[in-house]
Amino acid sequence: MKSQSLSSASQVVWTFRQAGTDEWMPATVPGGVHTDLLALGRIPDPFVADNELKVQWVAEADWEYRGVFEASPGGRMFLVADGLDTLAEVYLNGQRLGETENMFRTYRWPVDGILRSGQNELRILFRSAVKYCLKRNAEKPLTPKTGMSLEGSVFVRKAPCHFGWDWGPKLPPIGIWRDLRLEQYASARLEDVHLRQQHRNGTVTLSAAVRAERWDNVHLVAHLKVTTPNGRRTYETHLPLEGNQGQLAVRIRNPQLWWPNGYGEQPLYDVEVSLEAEGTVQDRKQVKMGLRTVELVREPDAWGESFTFVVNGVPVFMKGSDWIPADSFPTRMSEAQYEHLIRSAAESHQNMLRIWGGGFYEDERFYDLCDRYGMLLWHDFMFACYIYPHDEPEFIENLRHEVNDNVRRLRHRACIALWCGNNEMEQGWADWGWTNPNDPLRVLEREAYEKFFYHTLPEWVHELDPDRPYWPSSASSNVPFQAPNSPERGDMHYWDVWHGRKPFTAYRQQFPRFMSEFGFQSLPPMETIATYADPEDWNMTSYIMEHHQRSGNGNGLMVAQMTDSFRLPKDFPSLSYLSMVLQAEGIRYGVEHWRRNKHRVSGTLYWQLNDCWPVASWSSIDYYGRWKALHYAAKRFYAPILLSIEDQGALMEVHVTSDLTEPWQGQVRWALQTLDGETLRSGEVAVSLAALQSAKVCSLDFQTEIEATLDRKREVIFVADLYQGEKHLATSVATFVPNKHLKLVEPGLNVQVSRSGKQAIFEVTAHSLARFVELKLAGADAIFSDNYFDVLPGRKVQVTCVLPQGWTLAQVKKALRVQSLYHSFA
Ligand code: BMA
Repeated sequence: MKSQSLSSASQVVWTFRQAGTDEWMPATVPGGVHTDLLALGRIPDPFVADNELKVQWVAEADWEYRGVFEASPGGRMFLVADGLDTLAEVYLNGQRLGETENMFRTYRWPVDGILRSGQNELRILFRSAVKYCLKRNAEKPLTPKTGMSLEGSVFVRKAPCHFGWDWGPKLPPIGIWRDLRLEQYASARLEDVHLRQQHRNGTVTLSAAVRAERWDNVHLVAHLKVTTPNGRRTYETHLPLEGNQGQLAVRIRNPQLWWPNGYGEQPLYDVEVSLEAEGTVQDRKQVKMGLRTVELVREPDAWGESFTFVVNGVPVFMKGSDWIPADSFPTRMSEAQYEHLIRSAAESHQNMLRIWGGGFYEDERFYDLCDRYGMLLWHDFMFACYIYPHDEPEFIENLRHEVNDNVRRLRHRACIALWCGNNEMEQGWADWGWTNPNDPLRVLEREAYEKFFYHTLPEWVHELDPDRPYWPSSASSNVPFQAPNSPERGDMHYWDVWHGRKPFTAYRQQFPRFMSEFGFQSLPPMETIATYADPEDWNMTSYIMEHHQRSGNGNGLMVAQMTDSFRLPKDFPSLSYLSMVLQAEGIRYGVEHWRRNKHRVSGTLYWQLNDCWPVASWSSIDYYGRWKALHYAAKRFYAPILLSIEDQGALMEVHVTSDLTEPWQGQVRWALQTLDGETLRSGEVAVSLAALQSAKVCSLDFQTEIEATLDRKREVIFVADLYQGEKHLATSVATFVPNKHLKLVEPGLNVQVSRSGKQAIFEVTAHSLARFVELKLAGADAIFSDNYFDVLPGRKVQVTCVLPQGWTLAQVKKALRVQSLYHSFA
């Protein structure tokens, strides 16, 4: 097999033009019209100010791409497109190869007799998906006119969020968005390889079911070769194929198991399947495989039915977040950007991401990173929040190819834990008023929904990937239209905090079996705001700030909730800072509660990890990869050993939660102290936890102390510290009044900066309590070992960051900016 890439990087000359015009302009493949126009200076940056509105015409127009390349045909030739976005007609040397209507599919056209020796011309005409969807929706009104998305997006198999979302712009990309290549074969090719692993008594049987496509009667032999992660040992077998199929297997004794992040290593075996005819290799497939078992255990228990992921026999509390496409224009995502996001998730002790159903089946690079970093995936199929035309046979046929292509592409991956039908459609039918017995279209679609997500899709998935659990919808109870958000069974999306304007304390009333979405927004950091808003727009309700807010009156919601906890900030940068602190506090409040109840709750995925453009949103990492306060908080609240305080007025309960698979021993030291550091009462408790246990360590009543004087509550705090031997692991601070009512004074923050090799070291002290201390280096995107932390008087908090490239210590000192809660209002 020979493969010839037709990307721009392989010297193929690509040009593009708006259909019906004469001007061919240079194009990049893979790429898209928006990014090509941007590179040429033909459109303004749609992420800046309200430029998005000025470029709407791009997706309303038709576009044409032309690539000229050399080829030397021979044997069997195919043109293979891994991703055309979306409604395309493909012509090679003037001959029409076919049409496409699904950006998630791989298309393969035989080109024998069409491909020429020497120069060839490929033309791809893209019709406007926006216009197509509008037309379809006018004929069959499935999607309402909302501010969130362009109408009719459900009629085309294209990332739903491309048409706009409550955190994303309406900028549907157009173009050749994934690899495009020529494939050349002699006599046969591997049409399908299904790699499976079976674990039994400490041995893994790794099998490969092989299906070949052949063009002559040669004798075919399939080979399977597995190499250990350190490359030292190989296991090999081969099999002459009878007909076109065969099954090979090797047995691996004492396998090195793959573990989710935090539970062990991620050894990956090299697996190669090849197909030979008379001693020459016809085709070859190489992948990396982690060996592990993963089950979703659902068993009746005291609260209903459990929902626990068990990996290699260990019940693993899932700590994670929801993943959305990381750029509105996905073709400019670099390996480094992907890695930054996955590594950041791993650094904050996350072990699961949910690929949300409003985006797309990700790039191979993404899954490679998840395999490497031990990030399990809850994988939605791409349907979200709207009614889709599941009653149409052509639509279902299109989906059959889509599911086939993507499940086959991904099923060998260690990282994938679960396939899930869709995002929030079940809730739509059950709770959002979609169901209407008087509307024949709705009746039809409701039946079609049930048929597809409870019968057709699970059958396909089971056939393609029998080793993984399937779940009909997120959120769902696994019973059609029955209580999709039930606390008794299945997963839950909890949005009363945020959309319902409930206080963070409402999280503690919720005991889901698995929380797959909950979230609270913040503004991004000022450096990011400055990329889209000029200083004159730095106001929460300015036109531009509201343009970069897609969740209704989200900016108002943030301010309203802020007034529950904090004093109104003194200026706009303080508002950005405080919104991030508010978000971090809210999500911490929920996660700590659910982790304390891990015997009942089996996971929390906060909404959302990342952004696709610079915007106010629920993300913990913004579009530019900057960690918001929430991401630092996640590093603390997802720590393997969690110290948390359940504050109930004057009563403070201290809990320690362990995700370790071995018993753990340590101590909690606690104190009631004044803001300036005077200890009023203190104590120490030994902690001894069984593996994976969460326990209440002590319960302390401070009624007498805090009512000693009228103002006492405002002057004291409760502090708990967690130690393992003399090693300090964590500090947690709880207050008896909301932060806004604390009698904070100028904390006198002092930072000593030093250097050790490539690290800058910061030692922070204060003479009175400094809450949510933020360190920043002006002009560098530093990520600190911790940030937005409390500094107690008389203590020293040490954090580090990698010295920005080429910086001296003197530059670090000069660029250092420090603020705390006090500075947000004073
Ligand atoms: C859920 C998600 C997304 C949405 C988020 C915030 O509904 O599934 O559709 O962006 O909440 O509203």
